[in-house]
Amino acid sequence: MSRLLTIAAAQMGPVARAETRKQVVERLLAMLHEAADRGAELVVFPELALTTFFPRWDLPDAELLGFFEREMPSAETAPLFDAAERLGVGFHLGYAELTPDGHRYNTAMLVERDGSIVAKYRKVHLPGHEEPEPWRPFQHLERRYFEPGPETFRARRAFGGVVGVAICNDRRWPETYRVLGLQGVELVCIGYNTPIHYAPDPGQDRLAAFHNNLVMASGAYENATWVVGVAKGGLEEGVEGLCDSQIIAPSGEVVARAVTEGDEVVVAQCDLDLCNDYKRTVFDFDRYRRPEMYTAITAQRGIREPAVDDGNGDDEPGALDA
Ligand code: ING
Repeated sequence: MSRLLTIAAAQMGPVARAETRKQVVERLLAMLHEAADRGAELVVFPELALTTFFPRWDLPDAELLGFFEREMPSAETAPLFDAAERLGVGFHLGYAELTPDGHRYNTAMLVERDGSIVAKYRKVHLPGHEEPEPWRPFQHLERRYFEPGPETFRARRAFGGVVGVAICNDRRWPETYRVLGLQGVELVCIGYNTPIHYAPDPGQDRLAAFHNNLVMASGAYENATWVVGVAKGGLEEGVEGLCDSQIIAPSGEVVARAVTEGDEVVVAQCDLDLCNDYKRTVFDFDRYRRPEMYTAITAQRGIREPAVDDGNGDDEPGALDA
């Protein structure tokens, strides 16, 4: 038995600060049509796909709010929604959301092939810093510009399977995939904007692509799910962003990968039933997991190290002792 879903990763090259929504939507439409021509039923666009990655600057509110969408679809994005519905293709789109009551989120929307909105997810894990830090060659002010998402990761029945959404930094945290995995997720859509230079520890720069694949392939394998990671990258306003978009099977294998630093459509036929090969064997959660052993994962946020050894070979009562 196989449940085939043809998925396109629609990677974007740089979006310039001055690029209009109309110009960006034209690029998205071109990739939507190419993906549809190649049989895609779902097209995954990146995080914050409609604008340049503006958290790299310390911006005054007047300019900052210009990067946010007050409605989705809006007049500028309606052509994308209309084309997708006409083509019978679903899509995932990341964008900066300003709600009517003034909340600001880093948001991703999942739209089914009939145009219905399946999910609207707001990024849970916000990286970077809250105050401008002039020592950095560029800022990463997501924690200043966005509020953390108020809801956990929810999988939905869509596209003939169980689908979840995460955004960028979420992909580095195993909890993201496990919360979805415990809902039986079979496909996780993840858009990202990842500067290659990581100012707090530049030694990590050379590992940007390795870490990108490591966390998504691990999340896929350990939760028996497909993962589609899609970049907006390339040299964007002077900052080099990782591309390396990829479609990853529940085995952890990369089945399709972008090879450019620009707009590029990568397509794969994904058998959602492949998830069961792992859900029913090595990752049969109900048979093998022992949540009573994992209480620390939700009981604490940061590290609590064991107390200093009292010299007689056993630690004083420490973090895990009642
Ligand atoms: N970007 C980056 C990401 O998590 C980052 C932030 C880069 C964190 C490198 C750690 C190392 O891919 C976003 N937008 O979350």
